[in-house]
Amino acid sequence: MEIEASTGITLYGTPRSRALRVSWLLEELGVDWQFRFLNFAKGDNRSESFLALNPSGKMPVITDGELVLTESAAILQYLAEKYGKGQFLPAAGTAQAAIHHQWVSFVICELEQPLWSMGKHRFALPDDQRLDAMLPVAKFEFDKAAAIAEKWVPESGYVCGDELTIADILLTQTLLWGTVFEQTIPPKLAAYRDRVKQRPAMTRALEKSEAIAKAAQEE
Ligand SMILES: N[C@@H](CCC(=O)N[C@@H](CS)C(=O)NCC(=O)O)C(=O)O
Repeated sequence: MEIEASTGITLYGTPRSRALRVSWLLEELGVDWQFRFLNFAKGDNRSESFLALNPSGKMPVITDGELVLTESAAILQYLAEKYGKGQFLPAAGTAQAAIHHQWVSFVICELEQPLWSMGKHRFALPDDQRLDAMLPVAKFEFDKAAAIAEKWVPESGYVCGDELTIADILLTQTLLWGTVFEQTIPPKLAAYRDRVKQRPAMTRALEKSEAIAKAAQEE
């Protein structure tokens, strides 16, 4: 895979992955962005040029001019701060911002981790590192975290009030991931997921990235 220098924002990843968090926010922000599909089957994520961007070989990665950034939560924070015009993040130092920090940490550290354990032990780790015994443990941990989120999530609106924040994008994408992994999502949380995933920006993000991925695979 060749990586050319670019001036605007470029997102590297696959459409239905943690990269969706980023493409979704980019569409919410209404900024220009390009999608570079990483074809894992062809080893794009292990290519010298991609490893120069992210030595772990993981996605998502963005470039914004000279800046190269990894870690989906950090990318969302950066994009919202730089391009959000005061939206998508509660004002720093407020109680809402504190709750927002709590949600971001909770999703990344508690809710997502069991799903990632399932993914690693089903397909991502080398064969000889996978343990079937990890799967029920991960399910136990996911159910515990989902039960906490069920208590916290609001009946209407978003996790920090009436406006979408990056915590909502993280939480909703993680719940969609849990759904694809056939996990039980408690009712209030499932209603929240179904409400938030209807944002037109999320549909646009998927359509754009999937069209680019399809074209790249047909080359
Ligand atoms: N903490 C990182 C995790 C990134 C990550 O593990 N991404 C997955 C895809 S969603 C990946 O690239 N996996 C390939 C690998 O583990 O080699 C983030 O939030 O960006």
